[in-house]
Amino acid sequence: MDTDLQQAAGLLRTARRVVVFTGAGISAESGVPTFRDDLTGLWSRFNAEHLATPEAFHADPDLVWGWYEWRRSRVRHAEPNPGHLAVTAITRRVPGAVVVTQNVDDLHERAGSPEVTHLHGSLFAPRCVGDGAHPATFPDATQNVAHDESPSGEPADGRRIPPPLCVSCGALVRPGVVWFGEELPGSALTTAAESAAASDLFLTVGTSGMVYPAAEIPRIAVRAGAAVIQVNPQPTQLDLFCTINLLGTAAHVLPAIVAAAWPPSTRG
Ligand code: BJW
Repeated sequence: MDTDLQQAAGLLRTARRVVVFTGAGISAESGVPTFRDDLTGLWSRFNAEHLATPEAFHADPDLVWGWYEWRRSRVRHAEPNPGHLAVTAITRRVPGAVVVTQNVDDLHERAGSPEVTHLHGSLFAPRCVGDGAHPATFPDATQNVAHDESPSGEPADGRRIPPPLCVSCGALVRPGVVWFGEELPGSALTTAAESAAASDLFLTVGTSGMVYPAAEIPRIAVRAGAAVIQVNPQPTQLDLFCTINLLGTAAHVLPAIVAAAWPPSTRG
């Protein structure tokens, strides 16, 4: 691991076009659950089909909105961890470094990373389901009140909360995230694909690499000849493509790479 870490740091120090690609694992140490981890992942406790599809929202909008309110409340109470801060340090050290995330939280932004590309939308950008798909705002009651949770942080009772109505057209407001079967925002996908194709170093952190088309992004970097560094405590679908596979958590490994790439004595 030490040799690999030093090698990763060397690649980072000399790279000119860096992409940092993140998934739920980078926020795990902030207390935001991943999706597919055994026991702790959201999909081990909740049924994705009933919560994260347009059909689910159509069938039971109050259930879906309530679940996302619980998720939003958890993220609002979370803080960026040393992994997010290390990503920001990379964006400050490498001009033009690009951060692409599949995450719907705002922890990269709160850690100070500029211009984060969100492939799967945001918990904080609701929009209406009407034809115009107007951006919407949260009503005060749901914005400011973290609704009841059990001591373990579970939603109180699978609580249903009616979604607000769009002030422009009266349609239901929905979470501004990308559900299964939905198209990703075109501009985000283009930015991610073009950045990967132009990269000489691609850092993939905390993603299982199972969900498409996002999972295609690291593969684009590989085809473009970029070195790929993975940071993840578990094996993933991307292991085969990695130049260096650093087995460990984001909050431990990313600061260690940054410290090795730019030792304090060399920092400006
Ligand atoms: C750590 C760590 C630590 C832990 N440090 N690491 C076959 C059947 C059905 C569908 C499909 C199919 N094949 C392909 C599809 C399509 C589908 C898909 O890919 N499904 C697969 C699951 C099979 N894709 C879609 O539907 C996409 N849309 C689409 O294809 O549209 C086509 C279209 C074209 C034109 C018109 C219309 C349509 C949309 C996908 C949207 C994904 N949405 C979600 C939910 C977002 C909203 C929400 O948050 O609720 O996005 S699903 C979920 O997965 C979320 C994530 O962004 C995404 C990726 O997950 P991620 O980040 O990789 O998390 P995990 O949990 O999988 O992995 C965590 C990793 O962290 C693990 O490796 C851990 O080891 C690691 N880790 N602790 C570092 N401390």
